[in-house]
Amino acid sequence: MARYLAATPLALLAALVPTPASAATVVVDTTAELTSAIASATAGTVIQVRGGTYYPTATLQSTANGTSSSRIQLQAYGSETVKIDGSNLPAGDWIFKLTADYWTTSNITFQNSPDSAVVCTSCTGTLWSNIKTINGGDSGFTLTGDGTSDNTVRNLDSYGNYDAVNHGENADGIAIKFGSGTNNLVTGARLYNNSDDGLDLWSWSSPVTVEHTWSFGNGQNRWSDTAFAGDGNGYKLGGDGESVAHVINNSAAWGDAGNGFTENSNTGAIVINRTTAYANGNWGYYFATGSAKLGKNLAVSNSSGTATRSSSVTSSGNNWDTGISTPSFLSTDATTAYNARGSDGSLPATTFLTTGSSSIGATMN
Ligand SMILES: [Ca+2]
Ligand SMILES: [Ca+2]
Repeated sequence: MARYLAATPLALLAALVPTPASAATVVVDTTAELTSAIASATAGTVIQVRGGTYYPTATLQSTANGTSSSRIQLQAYGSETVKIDGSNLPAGDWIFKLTADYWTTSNITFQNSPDSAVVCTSCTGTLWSNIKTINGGDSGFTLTGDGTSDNTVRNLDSYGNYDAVNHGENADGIAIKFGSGTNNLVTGARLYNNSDDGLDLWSWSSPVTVEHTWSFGNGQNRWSDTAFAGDGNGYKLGGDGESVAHVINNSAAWGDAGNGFTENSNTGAIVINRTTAYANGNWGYYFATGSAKLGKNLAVSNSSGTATRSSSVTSSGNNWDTGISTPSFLSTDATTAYNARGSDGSLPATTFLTTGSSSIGATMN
């Protein structure tokens, strides 16, 4: 042995140097390959999914972590269209479940789930870019659990979700519920035509930031459910006794069955700036008990009125405040809000609910 070592010092050295994490790129084009690739991914794995519709028969899932410098990536191959369809899953199952850190998931549609489409539990540092969660049997996209930090949901489309078993009571576009963790961001989302709320932060004890997001048409009974129980808030910003200063910037709510924006019993100093609430079925802004800070918001044609505010609410520059005028909308035709996104995933260009004002309301982009 000693003679061997003396004869091959370079080989010994090589044996002592840790092998770098493999950065394998895996291209998959069958459901079996997709299932296996997700289950066996490790830091640095890039899974590229060829165009087509995949029908898993069990939840796609992983507990393997990437790292901040060696993420695990799940993405469509090139510009191909990838749909993962839950129609063949058992009742109650999700399509995609991560309990993991530093994954990037991009350019994939998750549709027809029997239950929630995508659930990320106690995830850190995940990025969700240009994904769709549609027509499922519970909330489209969910972040949940303690230790949920530094996650970004960018350009999510989440619509048509409906939990028939509960008559629509639970299916939100995006649910960030039952947990905690800082620095979570939702940006560029369209959350619409879901049976319950567009965005729901029930029982979440850390601040969440939402920006450039549209929440519309939620809580309308589109399923001929005679016991329909959806709430239909555009932005439901609390619940279960939490007091949290969430931040909502430059976003809009319209055509929701309930309130456009509501504290939902959250007594924290929620900050809402440059948003628009239009034609919602209840109040534009409902902040009856907490200490929200409402600035430069625009409420028009909401059934119950512009804004309910407790005496602790700070209100400035909103169109219900003294001396602030209500600018005219350039358009109240929402058709273009449903258009395809830009090639970079950005919201479609629209004049809907724009006013040209630089001092009040959402800019709708
Ligand atoms: Ca509900
Ligand atoms: Ca809800």
